[in-house]
Amino acid sequence: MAVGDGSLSLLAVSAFPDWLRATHLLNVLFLTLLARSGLEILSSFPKLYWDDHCAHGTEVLKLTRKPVPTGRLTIGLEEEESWSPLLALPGRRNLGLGRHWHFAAVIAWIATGAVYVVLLFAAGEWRRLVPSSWSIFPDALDAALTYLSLDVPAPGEPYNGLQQLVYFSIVFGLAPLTIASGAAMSPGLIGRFPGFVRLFGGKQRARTIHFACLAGFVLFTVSHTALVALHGLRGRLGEILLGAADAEHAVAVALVVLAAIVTLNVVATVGSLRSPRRAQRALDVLVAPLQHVLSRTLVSQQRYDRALVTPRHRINGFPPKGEPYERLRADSFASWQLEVGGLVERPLRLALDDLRRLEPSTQVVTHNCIQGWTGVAKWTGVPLARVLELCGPLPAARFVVFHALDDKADTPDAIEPGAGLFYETIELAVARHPQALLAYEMNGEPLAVEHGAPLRLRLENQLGFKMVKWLRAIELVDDVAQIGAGHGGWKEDHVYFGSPAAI
Ligand SMILES: Nc1nc2c(c(=O)[nH]1)N[C@H]1C(S)=C(S)[C@@H](COP(=O)(O)O)O[C@H]1N2
Ligand SMILES: [Mo]
Repeated sequence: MAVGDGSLSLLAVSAFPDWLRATHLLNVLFLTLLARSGLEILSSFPKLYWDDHCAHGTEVLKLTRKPVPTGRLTIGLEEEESWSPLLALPGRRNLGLGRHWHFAAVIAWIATGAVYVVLLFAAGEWRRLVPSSWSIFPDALDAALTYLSLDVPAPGEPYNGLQQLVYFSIVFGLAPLTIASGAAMSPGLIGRFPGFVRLFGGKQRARTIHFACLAGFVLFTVSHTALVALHGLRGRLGEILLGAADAEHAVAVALVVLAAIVTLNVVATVGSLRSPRRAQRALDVLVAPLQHVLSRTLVSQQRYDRALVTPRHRINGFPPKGEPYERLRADSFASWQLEVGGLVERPLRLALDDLRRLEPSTQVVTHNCIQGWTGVAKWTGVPLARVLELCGPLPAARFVVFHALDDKADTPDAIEPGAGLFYETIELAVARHPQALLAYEMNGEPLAVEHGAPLRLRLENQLGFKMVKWLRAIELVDDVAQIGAGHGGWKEDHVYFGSPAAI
């Protein structure tokens, strides 16, 4: 017999303990921040693929109608969409801040989840959640059929079979899968543990699965809320919010909680749009230390099969415009020199031939643009460590600055606002990683202009934007505060990307 009046408590056994009610609430808040900041990240490359070549036309899902321009050089940034702040956090093409929100929220969400799971087992509450008999399946089917006949199944201990099975799959299935597929997109982990990412079949598959996880959470939230309402909205809200099924003001309290979650989202959104640097600083309290540790410790060990290289590797950033670069190009960069200076014992000027005379190194690796696209290529050049050996960094040197020939003033503001010569910085320890390379060849050919001729940086545990193309000089410094606007790179100065960038 179905119990349809909803007056019978789901939790006749015992009410939800305080810690469970608190973690449930925080979980809802962090999930809203995660979903919205995740959409912000997605908007910077609103296409999902099944393999890491990301070839145009092979999308699994395309959330943009923007055509890909033909007949001229196009760059990845032109594929970005601007989504509304009503949907995305913070919206309006703010990948840098969207990522900060996503990583800060995921740290808080995982911490909440860890507390919840530990207490679940410590308090013996796991018995409510973890199925202990095969009868869970027929029970779940039974409950499902009862719901389908628009009736309410009898309460279980405390959940019915379907509820228990679904809740269990969310906590011990969907949540870990979401975390793992998210982690599998990190260039640091892709570099250090290529086998882990292969479990998913590559980064793009992990990215597509990560998005499917979002869809799973949305579907769950909608059906969970609907079923809770079916079981008696007031009673259930009372239990989860106030710890008593007969709470008088349950609905009013629920509305206040909802308003608080919405308000926090509004504050996060408006604050990020109005004072992006301040928002970034605040979020960096959680995010920056993690990035620093991962960037230093996740040393790339990628050795891909060279048959896997991407036929049409995407490009980002327009090549330098104007007379000086054209002149270098005209004589195949014979007059180009790389300046190496700053806090070094021996300042250097290296021509392309000087670099080619040093012992070359080759690596077949995945390129991870911060937008989300990937490409596999074979890069050949001189290990950065070798050049550091030649110049001899002084003890005070802590960072390496890479100066480029391209001025962002030459890029239309609609594609990338801001001006100034491009540069990025990395920690000296990262420059010594074996796959940190000054590349002059790509896929066995001299580096093409679009990909950074005559020389570009490769860092296989970092995002693409750190890998400066069209190099002109390398400078060793003790602090990045004096370089550019002082945030560690052109992207950090202008679009609030985090520095370093291992996730
Ligand atoms: N000098 C310079 N280097 C740059 C950029 C740039 O705009 N200017 N863009 C970066 C970004 S965002 C990426 S993803 C990679 C792209 O490298 P690729 O064009 O060889 O694929 O270059 C990086 N290096
Ligand atoms: Mo990028």
